Amino acid sequence: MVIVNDLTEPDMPRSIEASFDAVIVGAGFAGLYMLHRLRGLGLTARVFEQASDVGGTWYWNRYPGARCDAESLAYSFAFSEDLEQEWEWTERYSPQAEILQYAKHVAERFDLLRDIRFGRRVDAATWSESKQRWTITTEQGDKVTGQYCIMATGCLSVPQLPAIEGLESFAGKRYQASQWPHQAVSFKGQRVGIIGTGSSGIQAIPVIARDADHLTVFQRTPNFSVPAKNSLLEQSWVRQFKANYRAHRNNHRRGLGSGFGDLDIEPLTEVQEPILMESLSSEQANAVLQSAWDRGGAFFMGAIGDAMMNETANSFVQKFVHDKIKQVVKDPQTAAALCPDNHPIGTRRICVDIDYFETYNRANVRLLNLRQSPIEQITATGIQTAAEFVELDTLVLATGFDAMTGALLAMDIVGTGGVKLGDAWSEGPKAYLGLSVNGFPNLFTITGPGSPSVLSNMLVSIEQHVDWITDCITYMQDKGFRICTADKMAQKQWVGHVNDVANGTLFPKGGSWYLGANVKGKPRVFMPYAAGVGPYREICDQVVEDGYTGFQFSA
Ligand code: N01
Repeated sequence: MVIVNDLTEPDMPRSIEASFDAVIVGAGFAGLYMLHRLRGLGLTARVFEQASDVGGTWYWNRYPGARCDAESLAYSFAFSEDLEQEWEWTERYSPQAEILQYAKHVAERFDLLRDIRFGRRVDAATWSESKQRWTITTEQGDKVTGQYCIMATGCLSVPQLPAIEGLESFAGKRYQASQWPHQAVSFKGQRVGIIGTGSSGIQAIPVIARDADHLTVFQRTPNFSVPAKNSLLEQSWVRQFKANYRAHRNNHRRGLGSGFGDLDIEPLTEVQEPILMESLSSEQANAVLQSAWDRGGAFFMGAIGDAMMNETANSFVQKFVHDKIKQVVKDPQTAAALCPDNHPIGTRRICVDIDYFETYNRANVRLLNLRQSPIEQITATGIQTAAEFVELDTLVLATGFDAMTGALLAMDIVGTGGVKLGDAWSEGPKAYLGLSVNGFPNLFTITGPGSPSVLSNMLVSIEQHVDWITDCITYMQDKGFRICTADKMAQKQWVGHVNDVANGTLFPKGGSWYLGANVKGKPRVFMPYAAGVGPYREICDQVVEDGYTGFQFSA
C-alpha cells in the first residue's frame, strides 16, 4: 500500500528549556488570535504547532472540493477593522486554499510567526503545584513552562480511520481527506473508491468524479445536504456589506443561532423571531423552505425555527429534502439509497454541497449501499462487500474525526493531585463554560466541549473565547491573582445545563460525532452547547459582570 501524503517533517533542532507567561497549543485561527491578544497584554508566549505552517484545519484538509460551509464575509476575523476591510474574498464560500492564504496573511500581518514553533507535537502538559506553572513537552524534545496553558487544538483535528479488516493491505494509492498531500493529485484513468459521505466526502465526490475514470462511493449512512449556491462575490455587494460590517458582526455574535446569518446588505436591526411550523400551512412551509433552498447554504436549517425541537416540523423538512433528492437523481434506487432515513435532519451536521446529488447521474459514478451489503474486507486490489468485489486503483478515506475531545486526550494532561484529564473525563468531557476544567488550573480550552463550538461559525466562537480568556487574565493581573480554576459545583451545574439544553432538542437522536458515536468506546455525551452563540455569550458576559462566578482565584 502506498499512503500518499507529505507529513514527514524535517528534523527540528531541540529547543532550549524556556519559560513563558503562556504556552499555546495549535496555530490555527484560535492559536493565532490568542497569541495576538496575549502580546497585547505584554505577555510572553510560545506556540507549538504540529504542522509546518499556520492554518489548523485549513492546513490539513486539502482534499478536492474542500471549502468552508460558512460564508466568507462571516467566516473571518472581526478583531481588526483594517484587516476585514482590506482582505478580499473572492467567493461566497471560500475554498480551502484561500482560507489558508488568509491565515498566513494574518500571521504575517500581525508578526506572529516569530513566536510559533512548527513541526512540534505537544505530548504532555503537567501542572506543578509547587511552582504554580505548567510544564509542556513536545515529541520533538522541547520542554517549556508557562503560567497559563491554552489549548487551541481544534475540534476536528484527530482523524478517524475506519476499522475495516485489510485496510493496510491495499496496494494502490490511499489518500485521507484530512491529511491530504500538498502536491496536486490526479485521478485520471483510475478506478477510485471513496469511503465516507459526511461533509468531507460530499464535497470531494463531485470533484473526484470529474477527474477519475470511475468512482465508486461506499455509503453506510446517507446524509442530508443542501446546495451551497456558491458564486463569485460581486464587489459592489461586498463594498456595501463592508460599509456595515460592525452591525453585521454584532448580529453574528449576538444572534440566537449559530453566528452564520445576517448576510444581506442591510444589517438586521432587531432579532428575528423564528418562524414556527404550527404557524404555517403546508403550502406556506414549503414556500419558506423553497426560498431558503434557493438562497443556498446551512441557513436552510434555520428557515423553520422549531425544526430542531419539534419532530413534526423536522419530518416536514426531511420530506422536503427527500423530494429534492428524488427530483435530481435519475435512478430511483440510487435516489432512495441517498435519502437519509435514520436521523432527524440537522442532528448530524448538515452538509453544504456543490452538485453532490447531480454527480450520481454521471455514467462513471456508482453508489454502493453498505447498509444492504456491508464491507467485509479490503484487499490489495479493492474492496470486498457482502455482494461483490470492487477493483480499485485508488482509495480515498473521508471517515471523520475523533471530535472535540480527541486532540485534548491525545496529550497527557495532568492537573492538580496528579489527576489526568483522561481520567477526569472518563465518562465524557466536563468543563465549565467549555473554557476551563476543574482541577486543571490556568488551563483554558478554546471552543472546548460545553461551548457552542462546532454548532457555530467557528470564527465567531474562537474570537469570543479568546477575548474572554484575555479579559480573565487581565482581571487576574489587576487583582494580583496567579491561579484561576473552575469550581467543581459550577462545572457540574454547567455540564447538567448543557445536557438539558441538548435533551430539549432532537440532537441526541442523530447518533453523530457530536455525541462521540463514531468512535468505538467513546462515552456518548452530547458535547457542544446547543443554545446558540448569543445566549451563550450573554452567560459568559454575566459570569464576568458578577465577578467571575464559578471560578476560584488565588494569589
Ligand atoms: O466526517 P463525518 P467528515 N465504513 O464523521 C463514514 C466538518 N467539516 O470529515 O455515518 C463505512 O461527518 C461515516 O459513515 P457513518 C463538519 O463539521 C466541515 O465528513 O458512520 N463508512 C460517514 O459517512 C463535519 O461534520 C466542512 O455510517 C464509514 C463518514 O465516514 C465534520 O467536519 C468540510 C466507516 C464520516 O463522516 C466531519 O466531517 C468537511 C466505515 N468503517 C468537514 N467509518 C466544511 O466546512 C466511517 N464511515 C464544509
